[in-house]
Amino acid sequence: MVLSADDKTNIKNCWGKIGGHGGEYGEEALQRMFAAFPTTKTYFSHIDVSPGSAQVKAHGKKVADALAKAADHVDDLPVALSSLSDLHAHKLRVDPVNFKFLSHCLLVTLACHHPADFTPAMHASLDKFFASVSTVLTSKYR
Ligand code: HNI
Repeated sequence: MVLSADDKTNIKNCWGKIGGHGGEYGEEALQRMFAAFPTTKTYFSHIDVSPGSAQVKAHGKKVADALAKAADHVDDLPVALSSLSDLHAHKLRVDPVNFKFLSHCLLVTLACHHPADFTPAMHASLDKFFASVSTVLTSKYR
């Protein structure tokens, strides 16, 4: 996946708009994932994933912080996400298909909160960005 200069500008602009709402959006994306793709809940059997759960809220903040870091390091994702890649591949062994589900839910969440900014070009850039992050997080499976 090659991110163009325009993609990188769009990603930077998007994270500028997200501002301090990252945790809230991360939580919403996770809750959407659990509701729309219930099999994803199997990876979180050790936490409470019911709507409004404080544990999902806390996890949403972690995911959002990781994505903010990735948005800051679009040219160097494998290095920036190296330890997270180890975690998801070696320890958690999340089936790669689930990354498409979460990416979709992240896109929907951003579209809902920033409809005016969510142009077709922004949609495409964000989709490419989440696909790039997912590629890195699933790159150490074998
Ligand atoms: Ni993911 C832990 C980021 C996709 C299941 N995940 C994390 C952590 C971050 C993170 C950050 C916390 C690490 C730590 O505490 O050191 N995960 C991301 C990102 C994506 C992603 C940026 C993709 C955009 N994770 C997924 C997917 C699943 C998933 C698709 C499964 C459906 N992640 C987990 C699980 C944990 C986890 C399970 C451990 C949770 C815990 O606290 O025990």
